[in-house]
Amino acid sequence: MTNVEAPQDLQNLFDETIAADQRIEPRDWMPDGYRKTLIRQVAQHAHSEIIGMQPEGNWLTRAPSLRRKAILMAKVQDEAGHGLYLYSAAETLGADRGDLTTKLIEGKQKYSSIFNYPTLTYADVGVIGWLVDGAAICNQVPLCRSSFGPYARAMIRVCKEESFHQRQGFELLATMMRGTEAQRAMVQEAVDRWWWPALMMFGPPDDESPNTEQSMKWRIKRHTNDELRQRFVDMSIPQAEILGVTFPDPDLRWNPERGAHDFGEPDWSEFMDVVRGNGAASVERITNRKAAHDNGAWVRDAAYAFAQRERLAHDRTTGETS
Ligand code: FAQ
Repeated sequence: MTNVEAPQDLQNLFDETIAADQRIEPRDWMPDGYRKTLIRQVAQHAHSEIIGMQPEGNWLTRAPSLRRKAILMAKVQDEAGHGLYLYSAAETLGADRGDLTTKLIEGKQKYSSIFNYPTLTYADVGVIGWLVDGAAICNQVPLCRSSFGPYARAMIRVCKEESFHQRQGFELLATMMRGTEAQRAMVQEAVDRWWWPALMMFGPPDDESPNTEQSMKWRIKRHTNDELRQRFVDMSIPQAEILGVTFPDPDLRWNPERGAHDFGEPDWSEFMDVVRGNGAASVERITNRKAAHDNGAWVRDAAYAFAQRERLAHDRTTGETS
């Protein structure tokens, strides 16, 4: 049996597991940097899912039909579920969910830039499903092969549900595009507003992404930000043609030499500004999240009191003290 007590042995075992494309599990030794990077990424991801309920939640009471309302409610609830899986995955790394929530509310941890834009019309619900969930799938399918077991496994179910989200968005837009001239214009206007923010979801360009190189070595990330952005552009263009909408980018064209579409540069100063908390809806998002957290205090207190009572009852029957 291998002696894995010495730190170098532990490091070697970790390196071998990564090189063999096997999973690191919570019980395994891992370098501090690996744990820290994962907590950062998984927490940001969890926060994004929870904050991401708000833009579409804004339209729940104004959905145009019972069918649309039922679909939208199911989708928004799915996002809550994704947040919970991800907070649980972060907890397997030693993070505390309450602490992560506090960091989000205090602006010490990030969430995806995309959720700082307002949803102005019902077409935004369709465009979020099509483009935002579409971008999320593009980014998250490779994360099903991420080296950390609980994160990778959570992503499998999340991606299945995101696929339904993407389809419902596309179907909503296809329906509107078969409607009136005003509906078609509403869809195009929403696409114009969301296209560039959707491209920014993949993160800064590779040469300005401080975390990519190490995260790729650790196989937390499987592709760079630019690789995934390119994949998203290429897959979105034929879908836009089917819908009959265009993207607001004059530089978008097929490049036969690269076998991929060329496209323009997103406004990275806008991205940085949004990430710093200056997006059009940033203050509203965090204010709402804080209010929901404060309003839920009695539920947490009740759950805690119940758990304590159960523990005492268990100790009395078994004669143990915990
Ligand atoms: N927004 O060095 P990198 C969804 C930060 S879920 C804000 O490239 P990394 C489902 C980054 O954290 C959407 N900040 O970082 C849904 C880092 O800051 P830090 C969320 C961003 O981690 C749909 C700094 O910039 N998905 O949509 C963003 O290697 C519809 C430097 O960047 C995930 O979280 C951004 N867009 O790569 C829900 C997927 N991009 O921490 C509701 C998992 C970068 O050093 C409705 N995450 N930053 O201070 C990832 O794949 C990666 O974390 C990236 C960023 C690719 C997002």
